[in-house]
Amino acid sequence: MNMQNRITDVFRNQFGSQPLLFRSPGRVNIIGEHTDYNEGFVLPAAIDKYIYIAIAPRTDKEIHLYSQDFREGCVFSLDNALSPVAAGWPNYILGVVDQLQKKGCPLSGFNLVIDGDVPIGAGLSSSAAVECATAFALNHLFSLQLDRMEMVKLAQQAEHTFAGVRCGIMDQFASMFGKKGHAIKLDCRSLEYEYVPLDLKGYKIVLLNTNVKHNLASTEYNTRREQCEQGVAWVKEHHPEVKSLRDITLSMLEQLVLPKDELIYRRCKFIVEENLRLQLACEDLNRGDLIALGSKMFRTHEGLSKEYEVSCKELDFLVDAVKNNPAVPGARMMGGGFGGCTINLVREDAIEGLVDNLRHSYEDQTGLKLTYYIADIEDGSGLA
Ligand code: GAF
Repeated sequence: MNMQNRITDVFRNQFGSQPLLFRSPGRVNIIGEHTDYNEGFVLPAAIDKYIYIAIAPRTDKEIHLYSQDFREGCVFSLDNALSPVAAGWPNYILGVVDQLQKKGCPLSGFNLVIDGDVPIGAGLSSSAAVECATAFALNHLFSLQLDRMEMVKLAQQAEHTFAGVRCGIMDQFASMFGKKGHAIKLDCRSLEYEYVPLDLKGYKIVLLNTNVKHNLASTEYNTRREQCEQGVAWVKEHHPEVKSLRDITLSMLEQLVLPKDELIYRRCKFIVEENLRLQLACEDLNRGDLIALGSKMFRTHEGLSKEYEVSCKELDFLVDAVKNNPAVPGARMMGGGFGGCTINLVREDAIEGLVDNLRHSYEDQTGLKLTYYIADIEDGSGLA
């Protein structure tokens, strides 16, 4: 049974009526990690894994939610102020409702079922996909006339306020603005963007899931953000025109941050280099030079692991294991870090063999199962 039929059945069983269906995709990021909240560039793309929402209006002010994954439902009222709840999954929906209320959008009650095939905690942005699908569905249901950019921004705010993660804008942007066959080169300062054709000529994007659940809210993500802000503050004392790491050069860091704190210097240096690397990687992609692009991905991984320190031994193991494989021009950890997936460029005819080999060595080494997905690049949020 396809996802549309499944979620419709669940909705009918729960609420006894016919719903409208919406979906928002997860994302990959080719290169440009932890650069979004530093006003830098990112290069994400929406993938063929989705969060689905089935929804119908109610005649009262109640919100009835049901999660197919958790086989669990809950009820809230729009007459009471919403706040985060202990059971994590409703927060991504409630956070969006709360943002819409704060914007003064006229909402009334609704029944909602959530389902999907974006693996949770795998670094593929299931949370952003829930937020975007919720925003998209409510926008449609209540004719709120919000454009995609407004929905991206309020979805990001929902993550800040109801999930406690001060995330950048990349994940929500990719989920809302994705385009089939293209990556999005996004300037996270101006929010200008261009679509870059992802012509991988005989190669595929393969995601290897460590099955180590990352927990972005686990202070480390927010700590990285604070460390970057500290570096900027030190440079700003001498260069008041500077607004973010985007405006800072390596020599400024050497002169003004290194003498104060070596750790903060390393964090900032990675971000400055990653931004430069992304620009070059886009040129590689335009020339169709996957070897050059891939070597930059490996370099990004090294930086994320040793300088930014957001990797983990399982991610490092998977990247090391493919490093000298001629069928894999590039690989790296992806997303916030501390678990989740590696993104790999793999020659199509080598995928099965690679995964078979890795499965055994990964399990021997870590005691964890290795799962994998071949990601096709698809459009962003819409009707399902
Ligand atoms: C997470 C965040 F949500 C993004 O905003 C981004 O910072 C990413 O980690 C790291 O590049 O996915």
